[in-house]
Amino acid sequence: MSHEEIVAVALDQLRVELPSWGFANTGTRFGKFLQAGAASTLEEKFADAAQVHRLTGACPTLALHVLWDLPGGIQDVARVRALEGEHGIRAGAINPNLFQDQRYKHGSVGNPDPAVRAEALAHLRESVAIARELDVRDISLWFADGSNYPGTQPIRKRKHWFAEALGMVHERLAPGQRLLVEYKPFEPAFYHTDIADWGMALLLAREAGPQASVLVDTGHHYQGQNIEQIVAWLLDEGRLGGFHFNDRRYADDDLTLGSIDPYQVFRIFHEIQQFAWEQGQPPDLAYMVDQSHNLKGKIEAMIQTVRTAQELWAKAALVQREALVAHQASCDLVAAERCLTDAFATDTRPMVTAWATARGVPPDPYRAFRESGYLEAITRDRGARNLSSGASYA
Ligand code: PSV
Ligand code: MN
Repeated sequence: MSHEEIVAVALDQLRVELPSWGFANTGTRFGKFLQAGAASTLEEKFADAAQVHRLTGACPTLALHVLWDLPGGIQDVARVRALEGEHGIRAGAINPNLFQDQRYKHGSVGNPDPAVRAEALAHLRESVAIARELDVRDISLWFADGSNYPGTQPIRKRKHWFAEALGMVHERLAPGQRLLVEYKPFEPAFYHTDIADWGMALLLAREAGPQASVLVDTGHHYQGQNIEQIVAWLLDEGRLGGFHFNDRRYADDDLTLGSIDPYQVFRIFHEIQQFAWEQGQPPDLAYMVDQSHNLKGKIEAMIQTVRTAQELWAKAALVQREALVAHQASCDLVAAERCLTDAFATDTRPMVTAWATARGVPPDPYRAFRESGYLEAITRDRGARNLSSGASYA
């Protein structure tokens, strides 16, 4: 097969899920720089995500955060269904929210108070029910649970409370549904976080049951951590569920994917594609974005993220796999490494453009977006509404 054909096959397999919260006004701990065209309602989030799908051809689903998007819980399912029909994209992973309510100050399912743990469990179970009603496969769990000072929380007891809760949530899964367990080393907790790394997430997923696996948020690692090794190990264990894509320089910075270290993303994609090649089929992974931009235009940043993912995914598809295996076996280090660097150095942008054109997607999504007038329209429509609610824009 030609490079173009290899890339086309690979791109047909890459679906990237957008986060509803990525279209809303969010900020840093120190403040928010508001965008007049930011989405406030679920309708607006669906509309914006549909634009990104139209321009990239790769984003047919929108991850939802229960508290932010379905404040009425299961009552809001009909509204989501209607929006799916209207905008031609489906609801994606359902994200329970166990970190914003005042009662979660000392944790949710890891809280020493059994009444708070019970409330957290009820929310998790409702999230599974919402996912089931929406025919959504994945329930994506991230917990802010942890503590700020040594000795202030019983680390082992909290581990047991986590295991118990996840097991009880797992019991509610329909066949085919999955629990994704996300980890993060710190923030908002600064001394201990209950699920701080992939090993802890893996142990909890295993204990919860066969339909639980680990979610790797690329921003949730310490400096210099070898994320592709984590990915390779989780693939080998059959417990990699998916990703939250973003990039980082210092901590959980939520920068656009590949903006700081595109080779890191390429190496992750390579491990996945090498695994797929050895197995004869791609692993079933959820590729999701977890970014909410404060400075870049929100829709444009999503287009950039998806396009970057496509370009890097295409590069990873060009690794000479048989040659690589042979070079690894004979410990021909430079030749083996060059299988990666040659693929990484290949300019895949024209191939992605050719794929897009063949699939009826605009060849230049950035230009198509700017020429569409969509941003001006939402800035006009939503800006008036947002301004009347007291917001001001730079
Ligand atoms: C936490 O930092 C996190 O990565 C989780 O995935 C949350 O659901 C998301 O960010 C909220 O923005
Ligand atoms: Mn995340």
